Amino acid sequence: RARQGVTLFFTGLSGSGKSTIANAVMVKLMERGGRPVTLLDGDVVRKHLSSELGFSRAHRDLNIQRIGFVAAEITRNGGVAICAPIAPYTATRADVREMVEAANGGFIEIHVATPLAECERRDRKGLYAKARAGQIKGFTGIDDPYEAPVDPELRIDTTDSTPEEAAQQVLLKLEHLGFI
Ligand code: GGZ
Repeated sequence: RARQGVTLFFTGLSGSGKSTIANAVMVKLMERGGRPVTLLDGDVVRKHLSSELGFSRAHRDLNIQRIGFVAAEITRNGGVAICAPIAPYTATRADVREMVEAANGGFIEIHVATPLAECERRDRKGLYAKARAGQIKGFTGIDDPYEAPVDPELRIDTTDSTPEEAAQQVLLKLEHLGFI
């Protein structure tokens, strides 16, 4: 598998730590050299690839399908694609897994399982407060669903671990699976 491409697909609530861990993983992989690494972060994708989309189920699904398509192409060419959207729906995540595996690459689903209470306590962007106040409607975890992965390759709770430790766990998993 050392030459096969791979997609690291982070999923979890807003503020769970997906972007932070994804960034740390990207830096570590780039330091090691080898495959080209592409980060498809939620914010960046929303800005450049899905700027017309909102947060209905249909729009979230379309957003995730687009991320999946790009990740599959990167993976097909032997690269590492790191994706970090909320991706709240099990069926849509399964579609992405299929697309990536059809591209003859590895798919590693990482559930960043920081509990809602902790994400809300941190509330780094003040979005949970707004959602509770009804200023944002359909916010994941508050009044919109998050279907937790049942059988992810890796599950990380950031309540008592640093982003550095979490990133290390991801690299270990990649090593164990033979991708690095
Ligand atoms: C969830 C929302 C919403 C609603 C705006 N629900 O912490 P953030 O700000 O940076 O991460 C959230 C981001 C989610 O976009 P994704 O593309 O990852 O979502 S999905 O996978 O479901 O397509 C949050 C912000 O957008 N945000 N409104 N209603 N998050």
